[in-house]
Amino acid sequence: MPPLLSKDKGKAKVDIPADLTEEERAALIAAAEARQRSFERSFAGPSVGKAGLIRDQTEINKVIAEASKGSKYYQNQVRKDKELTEKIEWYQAKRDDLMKMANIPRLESEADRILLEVEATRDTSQVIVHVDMDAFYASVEVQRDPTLKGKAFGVGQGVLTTASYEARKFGCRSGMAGFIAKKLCPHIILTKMHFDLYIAASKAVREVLLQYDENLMMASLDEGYLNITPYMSSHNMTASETVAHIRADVEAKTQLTMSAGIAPNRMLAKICSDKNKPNGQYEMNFERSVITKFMRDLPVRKIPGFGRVTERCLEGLGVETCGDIYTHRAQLLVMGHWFGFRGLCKAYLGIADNNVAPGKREERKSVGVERTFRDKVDDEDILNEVASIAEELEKDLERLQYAGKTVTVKYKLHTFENKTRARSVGKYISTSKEILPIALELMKRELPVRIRLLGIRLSTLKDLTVTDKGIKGFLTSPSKKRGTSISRHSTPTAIDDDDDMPELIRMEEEDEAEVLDMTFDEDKSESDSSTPPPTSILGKRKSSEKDKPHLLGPVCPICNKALGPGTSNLGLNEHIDWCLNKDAITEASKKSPIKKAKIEKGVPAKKTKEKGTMLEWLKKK
Ligand code: TTP
Ligand code: MG
Repeated sequence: MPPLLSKDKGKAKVDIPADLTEEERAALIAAAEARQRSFERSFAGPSVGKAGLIRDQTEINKVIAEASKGSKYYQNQVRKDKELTEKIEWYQAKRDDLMKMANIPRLESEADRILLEVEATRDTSQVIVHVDMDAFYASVEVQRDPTLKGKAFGVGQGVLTTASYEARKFGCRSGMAGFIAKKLCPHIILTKMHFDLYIAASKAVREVLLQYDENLMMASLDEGYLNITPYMSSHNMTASETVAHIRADVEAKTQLTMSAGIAPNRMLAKICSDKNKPNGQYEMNFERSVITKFMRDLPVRKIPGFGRVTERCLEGLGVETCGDIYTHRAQLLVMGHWFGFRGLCKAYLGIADNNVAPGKREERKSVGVERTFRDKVDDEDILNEVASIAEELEKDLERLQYAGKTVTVKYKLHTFENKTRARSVGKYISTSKEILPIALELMKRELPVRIRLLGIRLSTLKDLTVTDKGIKGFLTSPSKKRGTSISRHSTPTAIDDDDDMPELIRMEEEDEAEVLDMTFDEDKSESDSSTPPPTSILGKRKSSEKDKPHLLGPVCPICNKALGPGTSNLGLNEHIDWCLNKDAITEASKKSPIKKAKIEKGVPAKKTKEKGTMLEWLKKK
């Protein structure tokens, strides 16, 4: 159970034994209050750091937690908070255990050696820009309905996809339930969504940006990365002149404003684009000493990909700012298996990828179909749904030209708890005939269940548009190499298929996947059934809109967005093309430095080495 709030003061209730000293009492109360704040913070969702939020966040969190009380979402948050708190305690115990035996100076010098290695990868030769449209959906809505200008309004009715800057002053933001936004800002106006307009606006922006970098890397509908180094030298312009010019050009052609960050890599550029939002730009000084100073005081939560789970886990180890990573480097190295030490080093040093290129098909990790519904309990009903999803997945795989080896069934209980069950097979598969028996087997073991979401995902992908090298490729097309046999060694597991990822990142991704569900509680929200649930920029999605294609127009099979009743086949295909690129880019750009480091380095070897060295010291000690 979370700590209780005492009604009068809003402070944590705590039983204090009579025989404590004043100091001990104060410490006990402070600890209970910190725990209460952390619990309330867990309600705040992923966009707490959004530009324009003026109201005190602790107050906002309190209103949200209070307003959510009694909902299933609240219960789920209580459970998740408890689990996360236990996990943090486990990390702390593990750390204490390992540190007891450790030779700290040796750990520190090994950490310093790794830091030097990471430092050697610093590249400040390229000027990278991250651009992000201001209150994107909201700005497009103002163009549609100019009477909204200057008003506090949110886009989306059940759940807000975004809020105007006027509404943000009251704490309203993306991912928040409409009824909670009304509690925070009683006069807020909630508008319907118009995806077709957002897609058209995004396309118009993209066309302008392409003039400045033909390798433009769009990361979502409203943000992208450019490498402006060649443009600057061919036009003899400084970075800030170029970016001011780009922003003015975008505004002139679309009447929409954007903010931008200029830095030597994508991570820093993204952090910087938020600094002078809305309609501003910020240029990072490229000097190493300035960057490291900037990082030192930066809260870890500001690092793209470091969400609320990472924030709390790191906080549990005493790390709140990137500078704390260095101070705590010995214990973080010891905990590298769970936290990913090199990634933390990159965050501390402000080093990240500076490649800007459109997404590639091979970066795609999975193809999946998910459906949400009101509670389903009947076994047969559920298994029929599995069959229907498998058929839809086959169509998507055929169209996208992928096959895969890992089938994952995901479901969400009526209590909002997510479960995944996966099985890998020895061959690449792609038809419903191959996928369905595996999915059914995985799901049957779980019955009886009461669920509100069901999905099947195929991962460990093979791109079927790439011909196999060598003679094999000439003889058989992978899609024809069919086989239903299940590898003998495969066992169902409650896993994410990306098993070599540090645990923390996996937990973060699970949390992100749940983000949009936080407000999806029909009992409490006044949701508009004609409004599809939002698609997060993180690429997570809900698919309930698929159930009503006639109302919402064609639905994109990649992102599951309904594109609006008037969308033509051409419009749908254009969106799909965009989406195919976007998914891969979003995947790449949302990865935290931790994960990126792993991918770049082909992790296991490095990690084993770090682990081995650490164990050696422990033994020596
Ligand atoms: P953001 O760039 O995060 O937000 P924003 O453009 O509305 O505001 P700003 O950048 O000025 O802070 O997201 C871009 C759009 O993506 C947003 O207008 C609505 C949509 N969106 C969702 O649908 N779900 C989400 O969870 C988020 C964060 C955004
Ligand atoms: Mg934006």
